[in-house]
This record gives sequence, structure tokens and C-alpha cells, in this order.
Amino acid sequence: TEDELQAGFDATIGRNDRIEPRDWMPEGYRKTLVRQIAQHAHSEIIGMQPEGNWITRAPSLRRKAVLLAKVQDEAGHGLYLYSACETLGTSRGELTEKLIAGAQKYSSIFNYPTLSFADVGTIGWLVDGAAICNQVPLCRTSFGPYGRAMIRICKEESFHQRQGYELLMTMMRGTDAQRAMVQESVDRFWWPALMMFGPPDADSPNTAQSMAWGIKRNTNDDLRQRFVDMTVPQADALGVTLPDPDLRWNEERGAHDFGQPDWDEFLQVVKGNGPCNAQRLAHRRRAHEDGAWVREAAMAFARKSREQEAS
Ligand code: FAQ
Repeated sequence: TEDELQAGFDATIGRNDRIEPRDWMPEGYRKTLVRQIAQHAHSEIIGMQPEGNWITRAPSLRRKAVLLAKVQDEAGHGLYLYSACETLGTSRGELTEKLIAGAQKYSSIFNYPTLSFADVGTIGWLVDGAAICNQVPLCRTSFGPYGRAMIRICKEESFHQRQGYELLMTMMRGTDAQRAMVQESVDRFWWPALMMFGPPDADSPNTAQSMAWGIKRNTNDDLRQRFVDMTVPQADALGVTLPDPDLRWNEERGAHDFGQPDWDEFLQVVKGNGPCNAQRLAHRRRAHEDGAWVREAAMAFARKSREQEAS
């Protein structure tokens, strides 16, 4: 009966065991996972654009090779995540249609422009740094395919974070103009990076249920705090200033106090009114249309192979 299935599911979650695609799950659990994993996959794919913008203008062969490898990794992450989502019964094709129709979200951070090459370093340091903070606990998420995809993704994100930090460190050892370029980039990306963790816990409609289901392992505010505490010493080592006058160590809490991002701006960006939302979606839509012949050719090839096998 439904009650027994629910009890079995609850017991698996209670033991911190994994739910697998063939296991029974409540519809709400499936829906929440499809929502979160799809948003995550779309973020990886849309997230190729801001950095991709600099591939043709990287300042050296080495920087170009590193950047190409990173952007390719992001495509790979998107594909692992779409595959994880397919085990829940929603195809990659369907998810892509929803993304380009503007019916599914992707991370707010990718709606900000990349105005200088320093942004490539800042994205690696801060955006991949935030992604790691958020994703390491997701390796223990309750849905098997999502958790296993996260393990591999996190390993690659660590490399991404290090390449960004190394790029910024090199620029900080350069000229005054290069140092100014890094600071200007950090000033623009700091607050949007804090927004990546989602709204404050009090305004987060999904957190309580997602934590009860073991989909999320920490709240948005917990992870944001962890990110700030991790990043402050790195900023000191780099010699950049984080643009928050309220940022200071709180001895009593054993953590940093910090200011709040502009949550009205966050809501606007999530609603589609950020600086680059229209551009990002238009680009993705164009790429999808331009790739139609590849999908058709692959289908024709698959059909032919099946026919040959059958004859
Ligand atoms: N942007 O109730 P909550 C990367 C939405 S890293 C846009 O708190 P939840 C790597 C949220 O979906 C970035 N929308 O929601 C990379 C919900 O809307 P809905 C991707 C946001 O799910 C680096 C509503 O607000 N990482 O790509 C954002 O419990 C460099 C209410 O929020 C992930 O997706 C936001 N920032 O918690 C690639 C990680 N925040 O659906 C390239 C997995 C919230 O109800 C270059 N996801 N919303 O209409 C998660 O951990 C969670 O989904 C959260 C949000 C924490 C993002």
C-alpha cells in the first residue's frame, strides 16, 4: 500500500541511506529533485558563457588552454546532471526546452557580465569557491545519482577554484594597473557570489522540506557563513579588499559578521531582469537551434545502426 511504501521511504531517509531511481518516492520528492538538479544543470551550461566570452582574448596560450579546459568541464558537469535528472523520468530534451522557454531557472550569478580578464580569475576564486561550499555537502544528498555526480564535479571544481586563485595571485604580483583590475573585479562579484546560496533562511520556501528529505544538508545561511569564513583569509593572502564595511571577525561566535547582499536586486535577477538574462537565454536558444542538424544526424545514425543490427 501507499502507506507502506511511504514508511519504507521514510526509513531509508531516516537511516541516511540513498534513494535510487527504481525505489518508490513521494511525488514531491521527485519534483523537488528535478527542480534542483535541472537548475543546477542549466547553471553549468549557461555558466559557460561568461567565461567563454574571454576564450578568444586570453592573454597567452597557457591561459587560453586552461580556460578552454575549464569551460569544457562545465559542459561535462551539465551533462552528468542532466543524466542524473533523466533517472527521475525527465529527459534532457524536455529540460532544455524549458530552459530556453524561460520556464526553468539557473543560478543568478551567470547574469552578470565579464568585463575584464580578471573576471576569469574572480569567477574561479569566488564563484567556483561558492559552488564548492554548496556542493561538497551535496555529495551526501539522499538521491544516489545526484550525490555520485557531485563527487566528480567537486573534484573538478577544486581545480577550477585553484586556477582562478592562481590567476589572481599572478595579477596581484604584476603592475598597479593589474592590481586595480583585480580589485575592481572582486568589487563587482562579491555580492552576487553571496547571492548564489539563495535567499536568507527565513525567506527560503524550500529549505525545511528539502532538509527533511536529505536533499539539502545545510541551510542557505549556514553555507553562506561557511563561504565567508573560508574566503576572508584567502582575500588577505591575495591582498584584495572585500567590499563590505560590516565584515569583521566575531570572537564570540567564532565566525565573521558580514553585511547582507541587496535582496531586491537578487529577486530582480531571478525574475529575469538582471544585466545579462536576455543575452544568456538568446545565446543558448541560438546554440540549440544551430545544433538541430547534429541531433537529427545522431538520430538518423542510431536508426540506421538499429536497422543493420536487426537485418
Ligand atoms: N539563483 O527555497 P530556496 C555552478 C531560487 S554553481 C537563481 O532557497 P532551494 C558551477 C530557488 O530555485 C551554481 N535562483 O530554494 C559553476 C527557488 O525557486 P523555485 C549552481 C535561485 O532550491 C561555476 C527560490 O529561489 N549550483 O553552476 C537562487 O532550496 C562557475 C527560493 O529559494 C546549484 O544549483 C540563485 N542563486 O535552494 C559553473 C547548486 N537561489 O525553484 C560555471 C544546487 C535560490 O522554487 C562557472 N542547488 N533560487 O522557483 C542548491 O543547492 C539549491 O537549489 C539553492 C537554492 C541553494 C541554490
